[in-house]
Amino acid sequence: MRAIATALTFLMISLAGILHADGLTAAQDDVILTVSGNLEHPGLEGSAQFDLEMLRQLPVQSFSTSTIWTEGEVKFSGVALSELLNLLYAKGHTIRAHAINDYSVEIPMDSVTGAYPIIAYMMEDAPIARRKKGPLWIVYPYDSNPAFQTEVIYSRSI
Ligand SMILES: Nc1nc2c(c(=O)[nH]1)N[C@H]1C(S)=C(S)[C@@H](COP(=O)(O)O)O[C@H]1N2
Ligand SMILES: [Mo]
Repeated sequence: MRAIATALTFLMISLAGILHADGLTAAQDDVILTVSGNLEHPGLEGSAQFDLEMLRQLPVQSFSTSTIWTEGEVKFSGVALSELLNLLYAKGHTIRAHAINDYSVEIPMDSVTGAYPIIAYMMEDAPIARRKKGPLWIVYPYDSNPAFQTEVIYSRSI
């Protein structure tokens, strides 16, 4: 059973196209995301770097929501944080996310689900400018649940 699960996992990873048994594709463009820590994927040495194109090759999650930072309803697209962490075999209890402006925040692993948050790299189907909280923005489907309209969730929207 364990062997089957492992085989399926590798099948899913090779479908993602950028991560193979012997490691992650090298970034060809500006690195916009570095993940480090307890990454147990055998091809990684505890660190993984992504450019935008690499993130685009991962399964895309989209939702539309209003936010406290934007006007009207906005469509976000990106990769589910859980998907990214699964891909890297990230283990642990806490994610610490760091932004370009030195802000950082902790996100408990057990609060991360298949649907949210996402690491959005598109807003309204266009790349997110740095002046508009880009190039990456961890966002939640705020409108879908009052539980996402809290200071804790806003603070994790890094
Ligand atoms: N990159 C980045 N994301 C961030 C912050 C920040 O300073 N930098 N502040 C966080 C906090 S503490 C909150 S409550 C929300 C709302 O911040 P704002 O209303 O000041 O924009 O954004 C969060 N995301
Ligand atoms: Mo805050």
